[in-house]
Amino acid sequence: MFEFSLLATDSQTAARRGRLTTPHGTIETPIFMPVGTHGALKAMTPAQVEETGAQIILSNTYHLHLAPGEGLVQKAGGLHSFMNWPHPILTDSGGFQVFSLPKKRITETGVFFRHEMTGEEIFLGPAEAMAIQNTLGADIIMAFDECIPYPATHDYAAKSIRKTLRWAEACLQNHNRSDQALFGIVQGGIYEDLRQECARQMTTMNFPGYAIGGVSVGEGLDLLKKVVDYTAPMLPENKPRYLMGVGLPEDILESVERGMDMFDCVIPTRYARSATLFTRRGRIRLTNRRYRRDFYPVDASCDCYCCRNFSRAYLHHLFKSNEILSATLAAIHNVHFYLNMMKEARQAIEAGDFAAFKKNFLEEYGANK
Ligand code: PRF
Ligand code: ZN
Repeated sequence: MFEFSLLATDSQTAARRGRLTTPHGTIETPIFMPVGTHGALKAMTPAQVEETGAQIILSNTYHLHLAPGEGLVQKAGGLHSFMNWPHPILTDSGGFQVFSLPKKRITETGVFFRHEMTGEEIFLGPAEAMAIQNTLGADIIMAFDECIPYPATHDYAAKSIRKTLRWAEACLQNHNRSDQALFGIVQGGIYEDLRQECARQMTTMNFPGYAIGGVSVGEGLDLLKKVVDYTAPMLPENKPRYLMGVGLPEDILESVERGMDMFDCVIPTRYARSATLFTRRGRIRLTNRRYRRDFYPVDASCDCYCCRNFSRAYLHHLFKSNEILSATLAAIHNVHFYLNMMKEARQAIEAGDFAAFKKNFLEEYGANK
């Protein structure tokens, strides 16, 4: 039911072009997965998400467990049917979300925290994360891990990867659906020896795919590149590699160059709601007065529904008037921008000139300025 095939590798970099088959469809990699935390991409209908070219979306165990609860989702026929998204879905395990909470108690077996609304004490560990994700029914599910903060000491990071490895083992034992692929997550902070130890142990467990977690937690692009540099080569060639929670366009392109295949981030949809739009020439803030009489599209080179039909002046007006359509149109454009960048990256890898593509893209985008 799951198959990953490497279709091409770039001639000068570690970039890879692959294809991942899941029960709800095929994913061309490298790919970006837009985030629908609560089972919806904020401000977008599934038809609009489809039109951006999205092949797979991400949703969250933690949020769906709190509301509406996985039991209700199951009654609706599973997450695909509940949210009317017939294409692939990946659910994150809740590890990251729970560890980001201000008040929590971490034990050997998992994490205790309080329900945001009811105050009720909730426990999430590897067995619980697997039970919830098995019930939600996504195509790809994630192991329960500890995402440590940055900075963290070597001693803390070392103890943490051992726990993440024990939890990974427990996740494998509790995972009981053959139509869901369970991915392992490599942690280890910014420490090369720990990343390698974690990758070595994690890969002996023979997961169908591997993620690098614990990045994009404030370490910056230079450290992100280093972590990917010494972790990606430790992961099996013939399995998908997912970089969790990354990132800005420049972070993604640098990581594709280093051999990563899958990415997710709230940035395109979140920035859309604060009027920040991505263009080939960098980001623009549509609430700025300079766009009041600007009748050009957001990005003249973009063929998304927003750019084909509306001007910057109209979007400026919608944002200024707090019209909810502003969020929809901006999200359509930003998600399309990310997915189009991934499509061009795939074409460049196939042509064997990813390095030139990245250089041109970043030069025009201005990320190096
Ligand atoms: N673990 C999990 N989900 C994540 C991360 C992680 O480390 C990150 C890293 N920033 C994003 N999402 N389970
Ligand atoms: Zn557009």
